Amino acid sequence: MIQYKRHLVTAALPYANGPLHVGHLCGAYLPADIYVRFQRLMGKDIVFICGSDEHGAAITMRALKEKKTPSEIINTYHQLFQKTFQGIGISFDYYHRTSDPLHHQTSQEFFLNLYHKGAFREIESEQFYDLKSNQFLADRYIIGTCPKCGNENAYGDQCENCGSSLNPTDLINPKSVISGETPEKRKTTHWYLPLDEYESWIKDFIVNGTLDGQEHHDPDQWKNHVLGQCKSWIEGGLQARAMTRDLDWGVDVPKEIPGSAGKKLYVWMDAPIGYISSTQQWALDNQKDWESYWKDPESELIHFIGKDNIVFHCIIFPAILKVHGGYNLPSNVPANQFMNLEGNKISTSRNWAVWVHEFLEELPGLEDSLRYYLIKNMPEQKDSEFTWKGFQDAHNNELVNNLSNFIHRVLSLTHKYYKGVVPDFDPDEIIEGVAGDELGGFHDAELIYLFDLIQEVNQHIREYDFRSALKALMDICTAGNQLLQNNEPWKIQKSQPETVEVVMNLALHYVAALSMTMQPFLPFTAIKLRKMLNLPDLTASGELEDMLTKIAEGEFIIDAGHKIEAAQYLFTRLDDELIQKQIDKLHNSENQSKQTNSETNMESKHLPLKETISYDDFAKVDVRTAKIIAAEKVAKADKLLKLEIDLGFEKRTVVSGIAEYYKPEEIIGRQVVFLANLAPRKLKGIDSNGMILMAEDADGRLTFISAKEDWYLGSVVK
Ligand code: B3M
Ligand code: ZN
Repeated sequence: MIQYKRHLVTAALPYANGPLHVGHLCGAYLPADIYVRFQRLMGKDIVFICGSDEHGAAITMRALKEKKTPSEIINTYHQLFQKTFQGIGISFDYYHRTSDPLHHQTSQEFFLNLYHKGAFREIESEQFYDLKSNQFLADRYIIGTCPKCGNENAYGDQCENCGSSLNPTDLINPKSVISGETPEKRKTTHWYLPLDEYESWIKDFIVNGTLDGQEHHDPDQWKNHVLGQCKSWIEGGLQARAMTRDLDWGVDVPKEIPGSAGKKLYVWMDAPIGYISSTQQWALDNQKDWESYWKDPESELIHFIGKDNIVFHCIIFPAILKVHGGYNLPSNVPANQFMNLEGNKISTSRNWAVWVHEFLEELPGLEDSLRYYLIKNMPEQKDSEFTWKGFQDAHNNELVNNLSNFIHRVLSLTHKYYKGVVPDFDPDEIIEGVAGDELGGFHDAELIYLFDLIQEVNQHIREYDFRSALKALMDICTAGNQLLQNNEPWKIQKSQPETVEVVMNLALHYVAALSMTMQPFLPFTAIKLRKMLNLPDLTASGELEDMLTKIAEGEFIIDAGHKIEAAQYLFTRLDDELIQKQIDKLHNSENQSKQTNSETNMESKHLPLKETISYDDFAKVDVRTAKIIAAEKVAKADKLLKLEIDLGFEKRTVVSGIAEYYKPEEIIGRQVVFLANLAPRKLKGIDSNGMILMAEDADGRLTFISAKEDWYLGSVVK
């Protein structure tokens, strides 16, 4: 393993366009926090950097929706983020924001540096321009009809009905989301990062862990799903990617560059540079040297992120850093997968989420219970699941029954037997039975065992395997419980007081070790426990390392004669009622959001009327009555059905994007209104010849246009 002098840890900058949910927390922030807290306790020089991501369409779309300015949006969420992160104990060294002038300056310097190196390729292309609002439209700002499935509300970058990824210019009848007008195509020039030219070194970097022919990191230590995603990108062929946009919100392309007017940096160009500007601000505020953390080859860079950000952190940002020169590239990007909630994907728009700030308000004092449950279910290798029942079980069965009860028992027995003073023992005393023949030897052996248990936790953390680390932490508890269970001090306190002394001394060692080892996972509980043990607060400056050295050298980590405080329960049971309340709230708020969504959907779906046409124009459209006579699913396409249509005088095959709303068996025999003279097209290898006309209900679901009477099939709809 490469030994580093310093470590720089970043966690993905959250978009300041909505609150944080549990999926965000266990995706990037919790794993990073555990890692950093652990390394601090090991005496490592480590800096933990984050901040709000305040540019990009995510922000401006939200502002448009809420009829607010982007500044209002980012200020609201930036503040909420700071409060939420602090409330749940994410211990950033610095939390910055990308709207800060220092960030703009640093990003522009970066851009200019790349520009002067001739790194960018200038490419002219045609993009949509909204004449009414006088601006080029970002992909998400254009909706139109999907050329693949006919969905009329497909976005410029993706159709959410059939899942196809699109270019805005693919859309039929494109409209601007801002004005409702048809945008026109205009030529525009942007600066592209020629990733295609870097393919060979990027491949070496990802696949072999080498950079400029030298060993950079061990790729075996990267997660499989991270490597997999990168490799499939590389295999698909890297393409030049625009690093600028025509926008009015973001970091300006530096003025000294000809043609920069009206151009902003692409949000994925400036956001990762936010890690650098955040480090700079931290250094300014703390009289530190930011450069050594970013540029000294003896410093390590680690990015904690969610899986949707992998390519930006493993390929694009490293490319930017490398072309700039002088910066370290990440030695690991331990990305997590996603967490689902009660059987469904977490969804902000459907309000299907556990919002962290609401949890903190409604369930105060349970911060560590949430951390515990999220770590236990961290989506490290595959997607995972949050359930409120699971949360309750983990709290009651593990935190209460195992951790809290063990600690309470040790502390209350210490009060009962020794008035709260850590007992000493005579190491040379020879006792028959359970403990072995010499108390000193027994104590030593037990401490070596404890040492190994702690090291196991540590090893898992170093390997970014936080679920196993948490399990190993709880194994320390179980082992402590076992020690009491095997020796039953309550039975032999009178008959063998010497044995009880050594057992209780050891049990207190377990508790003292836990008060330190648990800190990265359960920081609030660690504070309480240290108080109960009357041990100094952890300042996270190498205490764990010191403790390990002591144990290894056979020294006490809690001194005989030391007086502890009164025993208290660290966790108490959560009853069903409290949990049920949260479950009800989740379902209620989803229903509410369904309602408001359908209201706002209706509002936004009242698209402006199309331009007037003559009857002759209309007469060109051949719409007929028809009937579905067969229906089946299309293989490998969740949203598509293959239908046989009877037109009375002939039969047609069409592919229709309605599988989400209808099962094949329930629509056979259905009368439909059918566009018969639409040019045929191929969908998933099937020739589709015509189109069934549909209308949306209030929830945006597609429904058939139906009639009470029986139609004469094939008659013209006019
Ligand atoms: N803001 C994307 C996200 O929240 C993004 C991360 C930036 S990290 C430099 O998914
Ligand atoms: Zn589609």
